[in-house]
Amino acid sequence: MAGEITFSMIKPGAVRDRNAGAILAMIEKAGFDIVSLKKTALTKERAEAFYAVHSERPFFNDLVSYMTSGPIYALVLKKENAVTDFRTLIGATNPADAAEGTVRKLFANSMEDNAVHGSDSDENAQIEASFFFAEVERF
Ligand code: IDP
Ligand code: MG
Repeated sequence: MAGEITFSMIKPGAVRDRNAGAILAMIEKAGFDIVSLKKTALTKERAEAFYAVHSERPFFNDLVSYMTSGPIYALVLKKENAVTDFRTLIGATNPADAAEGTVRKLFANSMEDNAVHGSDSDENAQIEASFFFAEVERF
């Protein structure tokens, strides 16, 4: 059903800061079901592919090296209006602009090291979920 799932990553900085558990608790309290979850890591090639849409941006190389700097948690989340509601839960890309009580306001260290990823459309949610999980890993 359209709008039901989104894809998220808990980024290397948040894992390193030991905030993954607190972020997972916020996600559950906000009403998302965790459909799929794994701790993994991105290679340079896979990080470049995941963020290919940003390949011409000045921050691209730094972003790839940040995203490969340690393990991440990959998540598929289910809820009505999952994409929009998750973007609201995490807050603005730049934590300086993120609303009080959002994941990025609470746990981001900088614009790059901003704790979490969230899909920006239903179409990208499906593409990104498939980047990390097989159909049989979605419950
Ligand atoms: P989003 O994660 O809120 O969707 P995007 O614009 O899609 O933001 O950017 C992807 C990621 O690239 C951001 O989450 C952040 O980690 C990083 N990023 C975006 N803009 C900048 C920047 O201007 N400087 C450094 N890193 C950035
Ligand atoms: Mg984005």
